[in-house]
Amino acid sequence: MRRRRWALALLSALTLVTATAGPAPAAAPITTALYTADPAALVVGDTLYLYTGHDEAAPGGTNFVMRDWHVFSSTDTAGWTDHGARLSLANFPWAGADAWAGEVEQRNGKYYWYVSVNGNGPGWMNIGVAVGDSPLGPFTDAKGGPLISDATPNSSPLNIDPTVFTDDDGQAYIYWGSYYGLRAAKLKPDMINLDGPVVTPAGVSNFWEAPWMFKRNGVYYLAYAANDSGCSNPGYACVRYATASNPLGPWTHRGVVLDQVSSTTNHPAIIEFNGEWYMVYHNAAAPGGGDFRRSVTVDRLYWNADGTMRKVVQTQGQGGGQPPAGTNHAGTATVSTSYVSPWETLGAVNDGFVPASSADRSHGAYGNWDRQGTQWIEYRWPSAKDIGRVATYWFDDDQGIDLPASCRVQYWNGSAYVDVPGQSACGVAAHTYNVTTFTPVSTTRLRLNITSRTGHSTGVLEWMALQGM
Ligand code: FUB
Repeated sequence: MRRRRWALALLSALTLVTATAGPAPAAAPITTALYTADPAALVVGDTLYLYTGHDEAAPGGTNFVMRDWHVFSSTDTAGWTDHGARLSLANFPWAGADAWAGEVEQRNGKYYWYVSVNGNGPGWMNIGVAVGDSPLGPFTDAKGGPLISDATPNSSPLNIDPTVFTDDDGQAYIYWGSYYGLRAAKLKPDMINLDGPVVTPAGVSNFWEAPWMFKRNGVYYLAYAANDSGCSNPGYACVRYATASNPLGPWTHRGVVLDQVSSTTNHPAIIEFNGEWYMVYHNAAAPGGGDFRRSVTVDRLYWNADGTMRKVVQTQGQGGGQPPAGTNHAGTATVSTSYVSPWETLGAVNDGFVPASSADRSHGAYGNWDRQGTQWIEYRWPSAKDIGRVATYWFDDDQGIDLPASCRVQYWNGSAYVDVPGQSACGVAAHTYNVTTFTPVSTTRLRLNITSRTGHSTGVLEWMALQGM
């Protein structure tokens, strides 16, 4: 029930942004053998370790089912070894459910794994800590009870998503929280007790959850999931970041480093490995994936000379960026629209081109700048087609054309345009084919109604009309 409350709170709490960074090498989920989420990253020697949650929700599940955490390793970020579930709820006898996000910190030859768990005591989520002698453990409960709970003075409205950072002077800090409640505290040298009061860091704009703390060139960086209307669609989250000259702030917001992803939740880990920087995060892109069946993926992160981060290009963001399988009737259709800018190319929407990103206008793009509100594009065939799915790849030039606020699919029923029956959500994610399914219709005309965000126009790079289911 409480998990449902969390999911509903996220869905109700959360709007947008765009991608600008240069090309990055293709990435894939670190595994498709299981669903993974909430990554944390740690470099030990020549190896990059990823500590992940493990999504076990059934297909179509509407809640998190998470019981253990896995460790993955790689020496090149291309191939990953799954070392299995190295920590589970069973390691915390005082907890019984919800193996949510965690992070591992190394100290004095030991490895401290801070995790979010649902304790059996009062309140909901707690932060526990396990310890092991190697990056792979074995790990055991280090305290016999929560490090942070609802009973901790000034704790977060939801005590989850710990990130631990040790400064050059040896002082360690823990940051955590959700429901807009970021918190921070010093850790004692034993790493399993708070040292002093819990503080509420100032200046971290639109914090929602999933903080990730690191330092570069003497500057402290705090990346976190945000869900404000300036960066993600309702129900989704982007990753913003702030910088400070002191580990406890005050912080200065610097912008968005990762757009929303194909899962509603977003969760960053940013790390330097072998001289390159990476953004590790999760999405719903693996086969059979979803909001509760997520997959960890890795993309390159690039810096500007002034110490700001460029927005990460999601190379495996949304279904791998590949068109869905099936017979596509778009190519044989005649396309029309309510409006196309004179310099744009309506014919781009059904030329079968696979865009590299939502900014890829190399084969032309349909755009309706400077119109706002609802515009449409339409396919017509000389004879009826059986259509049960559409896939839309949105155009976003990071200027006047933006991802839409919403969309709807309609068909011609012989006398009027009406909504296709039983249509699933009309996705508005960037860099992907947003698939909408519906009860198949036999029709000679199909229409995509596109409603813009305030102040923006919309565009489409490719619109597929797929046979049957
Ligand atoms: O995986 C469960 C929760 O979803 C995490 O703790 C949050 O960061 C979000 O990713």
